[in-house]
Amino acid sequence: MYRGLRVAVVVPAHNEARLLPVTLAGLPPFVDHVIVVDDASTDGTAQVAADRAGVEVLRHAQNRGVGGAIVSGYRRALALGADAAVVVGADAQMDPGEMSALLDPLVAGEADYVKGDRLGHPEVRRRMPWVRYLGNHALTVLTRWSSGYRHVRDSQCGYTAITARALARLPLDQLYPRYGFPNDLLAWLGLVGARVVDRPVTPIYGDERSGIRVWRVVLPISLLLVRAGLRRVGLRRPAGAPRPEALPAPGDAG
Ligand SMILES: Nc1nc2c(ncn2[C@@H]2O[C@H](COP(=O)(O)OP(=O)(O)O)[C@@H](O)[C@H]2O)c(=O)[nH]1
Ligand SMILES: [Mg+2]
Repeated sequence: MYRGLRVAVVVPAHNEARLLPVTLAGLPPFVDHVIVVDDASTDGTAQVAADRAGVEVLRHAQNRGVGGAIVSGYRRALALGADAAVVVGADAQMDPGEMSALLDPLVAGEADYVKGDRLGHPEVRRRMPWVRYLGNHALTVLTRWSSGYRHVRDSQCGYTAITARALARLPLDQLYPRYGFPNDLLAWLGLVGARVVDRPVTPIYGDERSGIRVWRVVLPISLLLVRAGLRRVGLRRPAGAPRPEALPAPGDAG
């Protein structure tokens, strides 16, 4: 429990047997549920997760992408009755000490989704590989337009917290399953009228190897965002898209 919120942590993991134990060991004691989603890893990821007490492991028989894994974890968090779900990558690149800062705006009822912002960190230029830094800025500009959230920065940050109430309003099975997931999620949050805020977090790059090849993901994510933007401005409306309406205030029933 964190200040009255039952917290589930969702850890998407693909071949992270080496760094997953580090990630899990660092999680703060207030976390109620830890859900590791092993996305058809070919190393010992599932075993490493299962060996840790209090960790629930979901396994995908086939790789569904990081977004697909997060959605599986979100569904489980909802089934467990969590009030909020925090996404933490399995590669120990997120400072667990900053999780409370992501949850505070949810506790205060000031936001439905809180995302980390590494780009405002004073050492970001030194810490973040420059290709990432540039790609992130470009995608942030596009994400602002496609989601309507003009204030968001670091659209690619995977360190996020969301209320169960907001999750329940999203078409989880329609979210983009791969590396454009955070961007697509923001676009859908915009459509359902969720309140989104950024909180500063520390960029951490160790000796881990990213699965992202920047030149291979920027184009697909850009296309995805153009589609989302057109959806937002009403030129294209997907079948079954929820109508934009405000989410109920946190104190409301339902
Ligand atoms: N479940 C799942 N997780 C993935 C997949 N690809 C990456 N991840 C996880 O998502 C997190 C971030 O992935 P990474 O490639 O390091 O991206 P980066 O940290 O943004 O460079 C790590 O915990 C990965 O294990 C995937 O296909 N499925
Ligand atoms: Mg990584």
